[in-house]
Amino acid sequence: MKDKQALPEAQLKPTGISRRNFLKTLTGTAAGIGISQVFNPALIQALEKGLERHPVIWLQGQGCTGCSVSLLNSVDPTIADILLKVISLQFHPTVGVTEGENAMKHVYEVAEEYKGRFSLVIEGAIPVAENGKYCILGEIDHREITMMDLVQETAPIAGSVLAVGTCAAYGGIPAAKGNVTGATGVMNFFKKNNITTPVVNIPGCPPHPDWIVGSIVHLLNVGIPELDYDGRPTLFFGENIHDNCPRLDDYDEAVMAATLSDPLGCRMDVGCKGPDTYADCYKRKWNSGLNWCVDNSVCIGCVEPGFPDAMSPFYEPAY
Ligand code: FSX
Ligand code: SF4
Ligand code: SF4
Repeated sequence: MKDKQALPEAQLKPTGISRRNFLKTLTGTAAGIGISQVFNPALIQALEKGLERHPVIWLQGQGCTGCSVSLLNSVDPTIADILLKVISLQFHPTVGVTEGENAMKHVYEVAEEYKGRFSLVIEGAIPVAENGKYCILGEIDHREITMMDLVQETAPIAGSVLAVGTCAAYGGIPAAKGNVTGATGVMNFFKKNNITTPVVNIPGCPPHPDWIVGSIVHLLNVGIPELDYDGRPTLFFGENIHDNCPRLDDYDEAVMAATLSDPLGCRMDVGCKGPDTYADCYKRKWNSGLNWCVDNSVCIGCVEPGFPDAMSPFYEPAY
């Protein structure tokens, strides 16, 4: 955060989200709870302080909207609670009701009104080839506004930036081999444009809803979470998947699955990239704690900076 968020009186309302629900949000379902996270003193302190609504502008560049869809799957708190009680979502291309020029103008008005105090969420990569013309978000007075323009104009005056999804964090699929749009991730774009606003990367293609909600809540109440070398919160991306995989014993004993439909065995021979991947999917699980990639397929390393090229082919071993 550039400075303390001094929000208008109307926004300083408690969210109504219970302490228990908030902890569940950060730790996932009971089956996937990581004790160290539950007792993280900073999080508990944040809860005691109560939550404040906070203006958020959500931009979408080159992506598939899967990141937003993943957030819509947030079970506890529900997406309605997040939007109505945790944040004040001022602009979102998919769920916003305002359209066209009015919506574009609103982005600039909010950025100006909450200068240094709003959060900018960036979903999708930023295309920079052809002066950004591969991604035009809207227009004002017949001036086309590209994703590149809007990030350049709003990011420097934001309090913080969240790069949601691997495309926003590192370029992801749009920046893969054959990319003609000059797609790039937020950190890289900021470096080239001398933008110094703090960035939290929340990779994943798509990211787990808990990672998005947990990072937002942490950012707003405790500040920037501890980040790893690739700018990801260690709270969610601090552990290696392979080192913690329930199939690690199989790997150690060379019990290997030969096909994806094989219910037993380590999946390295059918392409699992767990050894190169840092995320808590093995304990948080997906689909409300129902399953995760390694149960039915392999980890394709979707949270890593080189994804997808560095993890391809997905179903062939990396060795
Ligand atoms: Fe990328 Fe978001 Fe992958 Fe999709 O928009 S992280 S392509 S799941 O959803 O940006
Ligand atoms: Fe490691 Fe993947 Fe095998 Fe699990 S299935 S032990 S993550 S290689
Ligand atoms: Fe991504 Fe691997 Fe987690 Fe699946 S298990 S969501 S591929 S990091």
